[in-house]
Order: sequence, then structure tokens, then C-alpha cells
Amino acid sequence: MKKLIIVSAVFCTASAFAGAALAADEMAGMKMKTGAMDTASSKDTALTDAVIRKVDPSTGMVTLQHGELKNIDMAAMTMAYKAKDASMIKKAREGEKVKVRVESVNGTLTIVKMEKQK
Ligand SMILES: [Cu+2]
Repeated sequence: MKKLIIVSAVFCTASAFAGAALAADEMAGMKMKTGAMDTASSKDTALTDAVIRKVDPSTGMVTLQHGELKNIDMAAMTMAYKAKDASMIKKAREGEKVKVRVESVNGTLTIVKMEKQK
């Protein structure tokens, strides 16, 4: 089990350079320090700058080029995340600069908040 987690983490880093949407499924299954993180995320609601790289309505995934996401222990990278709901997908435009909040919801890294940068 521990080995699996390490493999996922390595994959995660590697895909930052590939920037591949192919990684979406594997990344969605990625679990990182869930226990400690849930406590932290309930207090801390900081938003992180990001650029929308890809929107996929068929899977509900949005690929973000984002800064460090401290609450989920994610370095700056380009990676696909699950959008909170269909309305978020509808509003998302490729190339748009946004501020996002990504949290682990039942083990899935989910964009829970997305707003346009002013
Ligand atoms: Cu990642």
C-alpha cells in the first residue's frame, strides 16, 4: 500500500512536465495525507492563482496550471482536477486566469471554488 502511494506521487510530479490530460484518472485517485489535511482545510480557505488549460465537460475535469496548493501538499504544476459541479465546468474558459481552492473531497482532489482574477 505504501509503495502504491509513492508510485502515485512520482507519477504526479512527472505529469507536471508532460502536462497530459491522460493523467487525469490516475491523478483523481491520488491520495495525499488525508488525515491531517482535513483538519487544516476546514480553517484555511486560501485561494491559489491558476490558469485554466483544459476543460473537459465529458469527464468533469479541469486542467489547471497552478501555484502551490499548500492544503493538499501539492507543488506548483499542471494537473487535472475534478470540478465541484456542472456550473463550474460551464463557466470555465480555457486560458482564463482564476483563483482556485482545491480540497480532497472523499479522497478526490476537487476544485471547490473558482473565481476569475480581477
Ligand atoms: Cu499533482
